[in-house]
Amino acid sequence: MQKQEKTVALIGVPLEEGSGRGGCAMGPAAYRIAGIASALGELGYAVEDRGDLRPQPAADLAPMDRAKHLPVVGAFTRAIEAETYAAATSGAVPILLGGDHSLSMGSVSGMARYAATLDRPLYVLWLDAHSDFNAPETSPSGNIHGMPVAFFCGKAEFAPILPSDRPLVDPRRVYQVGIRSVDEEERRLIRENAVNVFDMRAIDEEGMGSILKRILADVRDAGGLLHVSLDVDFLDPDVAPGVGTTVPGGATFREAHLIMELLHDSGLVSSLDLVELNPFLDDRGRSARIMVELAASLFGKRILDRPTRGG
Ligand code: Z70
Ligand code: MN
Ligand code: MN
Ligand code: MN
Repeated sequence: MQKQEKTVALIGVPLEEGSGRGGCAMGPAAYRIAGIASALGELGYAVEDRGDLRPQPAADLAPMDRAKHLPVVGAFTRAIEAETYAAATSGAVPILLGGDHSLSMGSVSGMARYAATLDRPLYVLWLDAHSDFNAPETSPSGNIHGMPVAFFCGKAEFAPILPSDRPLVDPRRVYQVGIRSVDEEERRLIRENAVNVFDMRAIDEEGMGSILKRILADVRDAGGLLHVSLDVDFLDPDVAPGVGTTVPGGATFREAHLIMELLHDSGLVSSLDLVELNPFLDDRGRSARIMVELAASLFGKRILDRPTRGG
C-alpha cells in the first residue's frame, strides 16, 4: 500500500425536499458532529471540507405535481453536479453528506462527466432498500428521492435540469444490493432496463461477500470507476433507526462492514454518497455514528492487518 496522501472532499448537502418530510437537511451537521473528518483524517487522508451547498431554487424549473419541489431539487442537482465534478477533477474523492437520496442525481451525473473525461465507464453500487427507479409518471408518492437512478440513466425526464448532452449511466452498469421495497411499475422498469438487482433473497442465498466480489470483478475487468451510494435504509432499522422509510429485513452491521472492507481492498471506489440520514428520527446519534464508521471502513479502517492479496 502506498502511503501517498490522498484527498477526500466533504460536500454537505442539506436537502430534504426530495423526501416528503423534514429532517434530512440536518444530515451534514450530524455527520460532522459524529466526527467524519477526524475519522478519515486518522486514516491518513487529507480532508477538505467544502461546507454546505445552499443554492437558490431554480426559477427556470416549473413546479410539477408528480415531482415535488422540483425547483429546489433541480437547483441542488446542478450545484452538486458541478461541485462533485470539480472535486473529482482536483484529484479528490468526493463524499456527499446528505441530504435525501435525490442528491445522487447530481453526484452521479458529476461523476459520469468526470469518468467521460478519462474515457472510463462509470459503475454505480446502489446500497438501498429501494430501487429509486421511478419516473414522475410512475411514482406513487411524487417524491424525487424515489427517482434518482432513473434520472442519471436518462429514464426520468423533468424540465431540463442538466445540459442535454450530459453523460448518462448505462443501467446495466448499476448494481443494486439490499433491495426489498420496489413499486409495481418500478419493478417493470428495472427489468426492462436490465439493472443488476441483488435483493435480500439473493444476499441470503449467495452471501454478501460473494455478491460483492462478483460486482467488483465486473468493474475491474471493464476498467471502470465505481461510485457508491449508501442509503441509511440499506441497513436494518434495528441497526440504524435514523431514517424516514424504515424497511424491515435489512443488511446487518457485519454485512455492511464486510462490503466496505471489500470496497476498500478493491481500490476501485471513486466517490461516495451518504444519504437519507434523518437526525430527528435517530436514537442518540447512533445512525450517524454507524454511517461514519462504515465510511471509515470503506477508506481503510480494519480490524487486523492482513496480507494483501492480488485479484
Ligand atoms: C417509493 C417512492 C424511497 C427512499 C423511500 C419510496 C422511495 N418507491 N426511497 N426512501 N430512499 O416513493 O418512489
Ligand atoms: Mn448545516
Ligand atoms: Mn434511496
Ligand atoms: Mn431507501
